[in-house]
Amino acid sequence: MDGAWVATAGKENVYNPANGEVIAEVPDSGAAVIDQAAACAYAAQKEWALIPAPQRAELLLQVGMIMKERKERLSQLLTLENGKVIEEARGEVQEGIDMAFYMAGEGRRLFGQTTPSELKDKFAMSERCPVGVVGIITPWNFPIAIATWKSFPAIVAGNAVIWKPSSETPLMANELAKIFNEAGLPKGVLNVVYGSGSAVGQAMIEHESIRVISFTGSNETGRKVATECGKQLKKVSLEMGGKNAVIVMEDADIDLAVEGILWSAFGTSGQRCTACSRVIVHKDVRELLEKRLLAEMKTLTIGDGLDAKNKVGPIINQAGLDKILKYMEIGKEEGAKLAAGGKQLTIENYEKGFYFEPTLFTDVTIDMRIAQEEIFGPVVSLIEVKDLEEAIVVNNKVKYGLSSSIFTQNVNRVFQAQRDLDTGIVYVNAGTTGAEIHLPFGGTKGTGNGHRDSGVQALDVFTEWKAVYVDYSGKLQRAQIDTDA
Ligand code: UN1
Repeated sequence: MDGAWVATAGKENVYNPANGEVIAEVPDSGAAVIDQAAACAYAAQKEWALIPAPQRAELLLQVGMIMKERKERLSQLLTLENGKVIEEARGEVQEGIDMAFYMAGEGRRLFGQTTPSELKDKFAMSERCPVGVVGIITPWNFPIAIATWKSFPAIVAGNAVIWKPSSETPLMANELAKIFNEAGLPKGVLNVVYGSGSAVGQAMIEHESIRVISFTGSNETGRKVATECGKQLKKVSLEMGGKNAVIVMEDADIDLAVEGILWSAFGTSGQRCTACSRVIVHKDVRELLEKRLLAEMKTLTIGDGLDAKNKVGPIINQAGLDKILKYMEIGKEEGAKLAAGGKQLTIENYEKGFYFEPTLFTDVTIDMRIAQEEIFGPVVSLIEVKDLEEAIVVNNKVKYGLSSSIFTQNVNRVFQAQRDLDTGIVYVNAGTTGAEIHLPFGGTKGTGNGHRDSGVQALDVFTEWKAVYVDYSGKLQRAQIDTDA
């Protein structure tokens, strides 16, 4: 904090999910530290906002260059603490690097607007201003990418940041904080605080100097964050997951669809907000798709993400595993058929790791809990439909609205799906994952509250619009005085 490490209230172990070994300790900053962090951030922000945006952007460029130099080290650490397979870890670090270079470009744009005035000899414009001190709360499943989606636009726009990363993945947070320091970020512009319970986050929400909270995490926690922010009339941006579906029409390239489902359902062990957890398939190709999918699922190698031959890594921790196991029981009780997987896996020499078999439920109906609730694991439900209209109804009949995908060769269906799928992200002939950083990320309904991460739209979270009127008529022109009467 304020460019230095500070004493903390307590410590907890950090585990490698691949083998359950302790790899580090994570501090608990304690709620009291937020006063101190907010004071440092408040003072630093006043200075930071006076530095021209293109210069602030140069610092981000520097951050991106250091990340690029350190890409392999960061990726290895990411796999160590999060478990995702190394090629995905590299992809995530790259996402952060891309965000640095993209947001650095925003330093030379941060466009405002000019608007004609109602009155003669008067000029009207709107400009983006930093909000001040902002709070960001990030999850363990994309510990570096999501942190960059939030902190980079905040910083380039002239804010100071108080960042609470997940206590499951503190190593990535430490690395990013160090990189900012090395790049020359003035002290106090970025302050990292830790806490595994809700106390630190609650103190952030309650602190009056922290003007925005940007949160990514579970729906349950997000709702609490929203309620607490509501009490403070605090601006809050939420991203809270999905129940994403791949739709496979009867004219689809089935091999391509299977590839798309495999990657977006079982990649990252299904622990993405964007993960495919439902396959909505046209009745004419249901059997074929199921057969090919089951065959391909058998080829997935599961194990330690640091071993490049593995395609599916571990689940983050015991609680994550328990939640998935609970849904196995729920699915079976609801009458779904367990076509593959369904069990925890023990891997030799990794007995304390948290592994779960890629799982497919078939004969799933729209109202089952396994088809409605986010499981956050390598579990897919197959739902059969008769046509595109029904597929769209099924896709939309969940409380989330993050990502959806359709496999079809028919251009009319493509545009109909694009229009009617009620999600913030729509893919055609690709799975539900893989959003690019220069497009808006977020969704409808229970996924969020209308804000977006990444893309230029992220700036809307971290800036206020200021309307400015310049009257050069030399006389007092009174607007909104009706002279007709
Ligand atoms: C997340 O799971 O919260 O679109 C983020 C994707 C990634 C980001 C996922 N680029 O799958």
